[in-house]
Amino acid sequence: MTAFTYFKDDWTPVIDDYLAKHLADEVDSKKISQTMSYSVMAGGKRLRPLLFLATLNALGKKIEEPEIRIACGIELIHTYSLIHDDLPAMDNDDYRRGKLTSHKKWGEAEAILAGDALLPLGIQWIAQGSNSAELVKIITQAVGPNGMVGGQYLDIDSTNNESVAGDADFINKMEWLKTGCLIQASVEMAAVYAKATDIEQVKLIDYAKAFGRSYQIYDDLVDVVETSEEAGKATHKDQEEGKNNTLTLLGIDKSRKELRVLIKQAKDDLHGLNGEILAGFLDLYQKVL
Ligand code: GRG
Repeated sequence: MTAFTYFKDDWTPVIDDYLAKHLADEVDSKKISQTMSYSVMAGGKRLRPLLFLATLNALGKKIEEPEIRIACGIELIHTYSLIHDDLPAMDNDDYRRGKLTSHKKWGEAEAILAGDALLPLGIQWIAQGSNSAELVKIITQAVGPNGMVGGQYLDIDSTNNESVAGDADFINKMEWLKTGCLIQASVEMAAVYAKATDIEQVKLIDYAKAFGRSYQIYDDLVDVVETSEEAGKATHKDQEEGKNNTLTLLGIDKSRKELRVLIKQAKDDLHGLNGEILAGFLDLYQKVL
């Protein structure tokens, strides 16, 4: 067991229990609550809330109910993005987290509304937990048109578009916006919330940038390296559907090499911080290296 696995095993059940209880208690309509909970409680890794909490831990900030509320708000927003990404008009996926996708289970309109409901509820939890306009600014910028939605737009717009197939700048930008921005925001919100010094903030944001970039490469590698059963979703799908990503640009070997470079960079960025748990997140990648 590493410091990271202890941390993950301690806090994942706390996050899961909070999400289940508060989605049931705070959503008036049992039907909407059930649709939202179905996807939120479908077994995600809780990577972004754990990153938020691990960054607080690195900065010596105690984790109590308000901090859990912020962390869970991030997970609600992440789950909204997955529900909408799976819709027929987007990636058209039948399985996510090993279960039927929201639109397959509940219908398309219901899935759109579940996503629509999770986004503002997530922002509300972050606002209530932090009482900070700065945190609300960080999260809304990260998931808006200059962040995650902007990246998703570029992705949709470029699928089956030969002209961007070899365009590294375009692919890096698209992947960063789609995946990296929310990961960076999870670390940055914790740094602001815990009043990190300027030097700590720079180190943590550099770490988050390397981690955010690496996570998309990892996810693309999972798509080709893991079986569908292990991944809980259809694999090899990106390759088959004309998606442009780092993997299609570099191929498997160079993507792995790039991932190793980013792992070292992210670990180096943590020097001088109490960053053992944050460094442990990078061990997730072992299974595709
Ligand atoms: C629809 C506005 C909108 C945005 C969608 C997140 C996203 C943008 C698309 C999902 C497709 C994808 C594979 C994006 C890369 C980000 C990513 C790796 C998502 C999966 O996150 P994990 O691995 O999943 O943390 P779990 O299920 O563990 O939470």
